[in-house]
Amino acid sequence: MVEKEIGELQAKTLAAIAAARSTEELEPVRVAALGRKGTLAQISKEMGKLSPELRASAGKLLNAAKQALEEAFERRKQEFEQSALRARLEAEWIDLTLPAPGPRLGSLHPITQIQAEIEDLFVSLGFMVLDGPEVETEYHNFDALNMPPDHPARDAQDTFWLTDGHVLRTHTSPVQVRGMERFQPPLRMIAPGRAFRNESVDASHEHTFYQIEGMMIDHDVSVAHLLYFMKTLLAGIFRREVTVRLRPGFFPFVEPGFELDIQCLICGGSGCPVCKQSGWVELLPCGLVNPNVLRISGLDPDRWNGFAFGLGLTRLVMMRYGIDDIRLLQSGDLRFLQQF
Ligand code: FA5
Repeated sequence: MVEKEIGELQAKTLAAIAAARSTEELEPVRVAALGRKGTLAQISKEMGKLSPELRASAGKLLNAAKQALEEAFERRKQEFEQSALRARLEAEWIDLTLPAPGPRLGSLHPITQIQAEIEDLFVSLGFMVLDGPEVETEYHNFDALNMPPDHPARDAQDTFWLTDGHVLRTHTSPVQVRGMERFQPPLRMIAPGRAFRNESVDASHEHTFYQIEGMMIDHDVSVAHLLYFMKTLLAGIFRREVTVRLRPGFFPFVEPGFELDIQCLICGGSGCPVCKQSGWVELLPCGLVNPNVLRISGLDPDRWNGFAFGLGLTRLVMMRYGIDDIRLLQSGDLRFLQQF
């Protein structure tokens, strides 16, 4: 009777082991058969009631069944572990013999590239390249450029003032003053760099943008000289015919002053957000240096005169590459930067 029971239990459990599809399914089968309160334990308990001879033979059978089942569980468990390992190896397989991808090459920012082109061009024309501080004195940013504290032209440049009275320079023009302080005329200099204004940012206005200042001081410098250098600059950068217009412009540090605009290359002049629908982009304010500016920096305006310009480098880069939103340039977005 007990022997039959053991035989049936063994067959049933082996079938359940074979049918289990995971370790999780296997565990309840094992507990039901081999657990402390499992079927084998129960049969073992009942065997106490048997006669000693029957008990001995049934005991042997029970041990053999227990061993066979334990082995079957272990085998099945290993099968599951093996196939899990195989699946993982398959999924995480790496071909170590493939060549390494190599370092990713960066490139110069488009503003840096055009700045370098303009520097090369002006160096070839006998200009030196100067640098100046971004945190400026009020004197260099305004007063020495013929903009005393009560001058309304100060309002045109929304200024970041520091608590100690310094300013984040609103233009690169203070480097004109520093150039005159440091070098004697004749003087040919350009000064590329960042300028800062408390602007409400839009497609063509940034709070931080690049300008390139230019100044030439010599004897008998005229508007004709100024225009020659401006045209050489634009031809060098655009390498094609661009339509320009010259109109009067007011800056206290030049007299006469001009705004040199170029026809918008984003829309071809028909109007877009970059040119504020006007078809023209302000790029190159310029003029002949105001005698007062020379005087403030200790030069005799009867002996020396000159021209100055303040190129909007960031806008020039937008025109050169057809970039329709200034904010892209400082976004740090690699999808944008990788195009250059
Ligand atoms: C000036 O900053 C004068 N210092 C330029 C100058 C120099 C005139 C020498 C005469 C002699 P303006 O504020 O217009 O001028 O700015 C010059 C150029 O900088 C503009 O034509 C424009 O291209 C660029 N610019 C000005 N504000 C911004 C801005 N918020 N974002 C991007 N570019 C700007």
